[in-house]
Order: sequence, then C-alpha cells, then structure tokens
Amino acid sequence: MTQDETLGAMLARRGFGRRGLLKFAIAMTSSLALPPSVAPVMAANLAKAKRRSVIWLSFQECTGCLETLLRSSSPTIDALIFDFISLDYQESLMAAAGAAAEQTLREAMAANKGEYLLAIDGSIPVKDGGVYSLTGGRSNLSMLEDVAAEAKAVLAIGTCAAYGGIPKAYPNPTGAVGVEDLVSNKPIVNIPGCPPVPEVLSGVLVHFISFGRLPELDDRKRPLAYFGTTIHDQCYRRPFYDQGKFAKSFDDEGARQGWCLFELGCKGPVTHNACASLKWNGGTSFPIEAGHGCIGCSEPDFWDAGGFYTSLAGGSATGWKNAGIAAAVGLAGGAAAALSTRIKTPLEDAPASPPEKTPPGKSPPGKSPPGKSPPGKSP
Ligand code: FSX
Repeated sequence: MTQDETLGAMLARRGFGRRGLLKFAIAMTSSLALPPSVAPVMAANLAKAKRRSVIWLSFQECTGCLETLLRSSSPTIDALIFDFISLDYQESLMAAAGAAAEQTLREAMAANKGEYLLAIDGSIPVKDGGVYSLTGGRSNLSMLEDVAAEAKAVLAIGTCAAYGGIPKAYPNPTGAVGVEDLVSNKPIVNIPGCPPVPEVLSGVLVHFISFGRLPELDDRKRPLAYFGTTIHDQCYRRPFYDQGKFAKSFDDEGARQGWCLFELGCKGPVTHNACASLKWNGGTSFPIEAGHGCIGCSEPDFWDAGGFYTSLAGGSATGWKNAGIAAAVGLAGGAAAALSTRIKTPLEDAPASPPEKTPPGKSPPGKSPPGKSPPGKSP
C-alpha cells in the first residue's frame, strides 16, 4: 500500500469488500459506544482515508505497553501498522538504529508536520534536567517537547505516560511525570492501564482515522466509551457482591464458587477500565476471572494507594479516594452503578466503611508487594 492509496482501494485489492468494511465498522462503533447509525459513516470514511503517520516514543517504562499492543486482536497490530496507520518511528520495532533512526524521526516529522499522531509510552523524568532517561544523548523531556510541537494530537499510552505510573511511585527518584503535566497545547488522550487494554488503543486510532478527531473523553482525558464505568460495574462476579457473598481466601469454597473478591483487596469498585468487558488475549479472560482481584493499575498513583490485598473497606490501609462510596455499592445494584461512576481518583481522603452486606468476618491482613514502601516512609 502506498501512502496515497486509500484504505478502501487497498482493501478492495485484497478482496475485502464494502460489506467486510461495514462489518468491521459495526464492531468498532459498538466498541466505541457510538450509535449503530454511525457505522455506515465510519465505513465510508475509512474507505476514503489515507494512512495516518504515527510517531511513537518510549520513555521510562517496562515495554509492557508495546507488548500488549502487539497482542491487540481487533484489529491486529499487523493491520494497524500496515493498513490503518503508518508507524514511522518506534525504536523497539524499527530496523534502523543510531543515526539512521534519528534521521528517520526527522524525516517523518518533516513529511507529516502538524498531521502525525504522537504516541508516548512511559513517564518522563524531569529531575536534574531529565538526565535519568536519554535516547541518543537527548533527554525524554527534550524529545517530547520537540516532537509534540508538530503533532496533531498526543496519545499517552499506559499509566506511566498518562499519570507517571510506577516510575512516579514513592519516592519517585527521577521526578517522573505524565505527558499531560508537560504538554498543554495539544489534544491529549490518556489510555491508562499497566499495561493498557490494547483494543482501547485500536478503537481510539480507528476513531481518529475515521473522523479526524479523538473520541469523547472524560475529565481525565480518557476515552469515555472504555473508561466511563468501573471494573465493578461490568464484573461478572458483581451478583455475588450484591448478595454479600465474598471469598475470604484465594482457595476457600467461596473462591471456588467464583464469589466476589472485594474482601481480598479487589480494587474493581474504584478502577475505571474496560478489562471486564473487552477482557484480554482476544476476549479470553481478565485478572478477576483468573481468580485475582483488580489492582487498580489504570488509576493515578495506584502503586502508592494501598496494598493490593487490602480491602477497600480496610480504612487505614488504603489511600483510594471515596473508598467509602466504593464500599457502599453493596447497597443496591442500580444505586451502586450510579455511585461507582462518581469515583475518580485514589489518594484523596474519604471515610472507609465496610459494605453493608458483608457478612461478619475478618478481612485479610494488609500486605504490600515486595519492595514497596508506603508514602512517607523510607524504603
Ligand atoms: Fe508503564 Fe508501559 Fe506499565 Fe510497563 O510502556 S504502564 S510500567 S506495563 O510498559 O509504561
């Protein structure tokens, strides 16, 4: 496919007709929570679209975000790279290295000035002039300022890029921050998660290619279609929560029966993401379905907000905002959904109280992950 060929022409050349494109658009509009009537418009726009240049910079991260994108199933990363976007610069995937890679970046920026999408994964260290993460001798901070200046929009992929993530965790030795702390004059979409759900990125890209703009965002710049509800709202174990049936340990009879993991520290009630609906690995499963509570990895400061195995009802053990509201969702299903969508941020004070339907019993002891120090304490 050449840069000038439309997607419609390319797909027709491959025997992928209008009906197939419409089917794809129907699936994507559903994923993006758009009205079904939008699907024909999306299909028509995609048919006329040309590939959009994407420049991807990786900063302070573990490469988990790229790994998860490589496993995107709808559409596949191959389709994204070769059919819908032109991934012009990505250090881990591109063949070029050193000076040739730097030249590739400059050429991609010049050829697509003001039109390329800038994807960022990883946080940006700003302490001591940003010396803690360099590429080709340039700080992440310098690269971000330079490349963002000519971008159409910026995608902050993963919790690190969105909010600082694990590199920002106490004591944050590098002064790590997220993209929105540094970029103020460009549209930004945050796609948090450590790592993020790959199909969310696919949906954002397809929306941008189809309509030339980002999808509707919430007040944290997250795509509303994927982050408008909590894990708890969508969780298949929710009926057990509403019935007051809680596993007390990971191997008790309740756990075997699939009961709610709230008392084992699940952060689903305060975590906004699409894990429970889209799931992972092509819709196979997600952590709660595999028997482990949600750790809240798509929320700001999740690493410092409280032990992964400490119940939200545990009061002193958690810094999650509105834990009291989260706990109160046991009151009733409808009210629960309304309340839980108001939960936004960890690390703000809120009274914690046990869910009303929690049977008497001891919550599991708080336990921090190895090597983790709570805020305000030395490691
Ligand atoms: Fe962070 Fe991503 Fe977690 Fe890792 O690029 S969101 S540590 S999965 O790799 O940045």
